[in-house]
Amino acid sequence: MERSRPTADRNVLIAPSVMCADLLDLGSDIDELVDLSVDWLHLDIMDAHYVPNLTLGTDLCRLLGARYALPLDMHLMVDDPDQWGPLFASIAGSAAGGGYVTIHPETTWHPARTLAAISDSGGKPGIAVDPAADIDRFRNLLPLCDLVLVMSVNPGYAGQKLLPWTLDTVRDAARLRTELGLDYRIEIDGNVSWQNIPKMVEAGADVLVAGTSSLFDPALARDEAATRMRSLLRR
Ligand code: S6P
Ligand code: MG
Repeated sequence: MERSRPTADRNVLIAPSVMCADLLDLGSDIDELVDLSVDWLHLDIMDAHYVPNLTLGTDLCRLLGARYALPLDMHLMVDDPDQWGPLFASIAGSAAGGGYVTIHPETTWHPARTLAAISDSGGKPGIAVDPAADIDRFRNLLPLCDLVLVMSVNPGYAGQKLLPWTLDTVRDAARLRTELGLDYRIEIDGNVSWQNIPKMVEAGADVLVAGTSSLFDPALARDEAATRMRSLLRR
């Protein structure tokens, strides 16, 4: 197994949150983001049970996977990941750029089984760590993961404020990666803002979910926002 590399040696990837894009003109909005060289497409799948919101689904993921060569970063906020995980994983398996399927492990009795099913169905498995959770509790799952998504806000909505202790969860995820000799990416999701990006990267995040706080900042054009984001990452 490849030894873990510290975040300073990794490119920090940008994953625009599609639920924050212009849904009435989605194709052109994503075309523009692809031209701006974003890395992944972050897709929030919410079922109105696990979280009080209802968002994107299978058809959109399939269409995006057929049209774009970027990895689909599918974040499942659903209360039945055993039903939905393998289905979204099969979409990842047939997408041009492949994809990640991330579950909230507390939503299933046997998350190790769910992660294995995702892998068997063609997706790269990930776990999301809720702001209320201690990542050490999921230590045994980490070797099964290609991605650890740290929620820096409560799951459910865009436009919320950072819960500051979640930066410690990012640090813990980086520490465990080194301790266990693993190579998963560490993604941070929620209020990834101009002010917060440096702290998040410093803590060890190497994938940033870009929503209303950065790439989709209503005060900026997309290209200006992307330039500003990259300039923060170069520091
Ligand atoms: C929230 C969801 C996120 C948001 C994103 C919004 O439950 O998982 O992916 O879409 O975090 O970003 P922002 O900058 O509006 O907080
Ligand atoms: Mg998300």
